[in-house]
Amino acid sequence: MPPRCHFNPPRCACTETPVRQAKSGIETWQRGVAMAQSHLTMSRWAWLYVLVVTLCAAPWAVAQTKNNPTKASASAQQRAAKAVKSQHRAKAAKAPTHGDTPEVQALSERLAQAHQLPLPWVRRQIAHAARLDSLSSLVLPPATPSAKNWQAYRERFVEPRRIAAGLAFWQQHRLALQRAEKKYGVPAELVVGIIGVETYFGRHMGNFRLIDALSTLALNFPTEHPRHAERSAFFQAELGHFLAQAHRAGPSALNTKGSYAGAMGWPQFMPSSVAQWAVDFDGDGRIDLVRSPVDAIGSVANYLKSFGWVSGMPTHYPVTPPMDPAQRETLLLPDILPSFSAERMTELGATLQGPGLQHTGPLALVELHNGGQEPSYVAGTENFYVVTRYNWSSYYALAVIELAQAIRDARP
Ligand SMILES: [Ca+2]
Repeated sequence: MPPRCHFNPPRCACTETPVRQAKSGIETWQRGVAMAQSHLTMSRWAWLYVLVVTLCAAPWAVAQTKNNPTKASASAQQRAAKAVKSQHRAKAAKAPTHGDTPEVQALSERLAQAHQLPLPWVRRQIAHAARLDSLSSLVLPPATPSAKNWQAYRERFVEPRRIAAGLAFWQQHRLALQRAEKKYGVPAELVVGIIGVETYFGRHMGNFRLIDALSTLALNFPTEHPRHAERSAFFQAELGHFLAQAHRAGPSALNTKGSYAGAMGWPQFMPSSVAQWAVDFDGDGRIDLVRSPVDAIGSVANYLKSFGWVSGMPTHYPVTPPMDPAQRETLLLPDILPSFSAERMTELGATLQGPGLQHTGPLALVELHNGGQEPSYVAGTENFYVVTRYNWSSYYALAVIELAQAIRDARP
């Protein structure tokens, strides 16, 4: 998948919900006591009434949350989702459109020509799309980047609720997953792992109208970004693919929602990825990554196969890095690109064991930082590298692989 910001974890607020709920119970009690105190001038009976009711109600409110976290969490999530939707509706209603400017005209001409689309239609769609000025802050690199932390990153994905959701997804779509594994040679668990990390099995597919997000990033990508020209060109090309797909699919496709960066559906494909690698895997005659998890399963497997997935090859092996800083530097130089045979890696001071020593293809010493703690290392194979083509990050790839493994291990 083309490079893009990875933003799924912050969208998932479910781990915070029970804490907020419990806190609200305590606050209810505190508010009640404060209310009782402020009414000292009331009659003695009225004061006692307020105090008794408050003391009875507070533990009940907390117990409700502790004993029924799922229900409380779902309810809170629904409220949060409604708030986000309402916020987006309000923003969309107020957001200015791009208008029929010379820039819009020039871009429309290029995209219409590239995709053989009617120019007036393209021009109208872009001119009427909302300009989402809030996206600038989302695509700019943070002013003070936080230290990478593999263990913290991993905990966001490899956790009991996501594993349970993965089991349910696997059970529901086991036939499609089997069929994809047979056709593309990509293990079912890896497809499950990717869809689990990308969208929590369809729960978080994004709430931005893609036409608004893509046209904004195509026309108004922040000039202060260090790779402004490259990123603008990238989003202009993605907008072209999206318009071509929407023109073929019909007017309702223009309302398709996705991430602020233009990724859509269960597998969060960018429009150019949809054009190249998405498949109609449920056989209904059209590709629909938003409504068809089966199309998503086939498309993810096809994507990984297209990037060179080798059936039966492990993704990585345990490795101990060299003690010598110069040797370690040599091994880390090609980053995640597999460049060393097991023999060469051993010559350079790394320690592999068992199957890792027997591996016949090239390996990469993959370093994952853990904040202030010692980094973690794995010896990544060419299949590990293939997973990083979905999202260009070794942290992402290992989270997908470990979530996949955890779900497979939890299967009955
Ligand atoms: Ca389909």
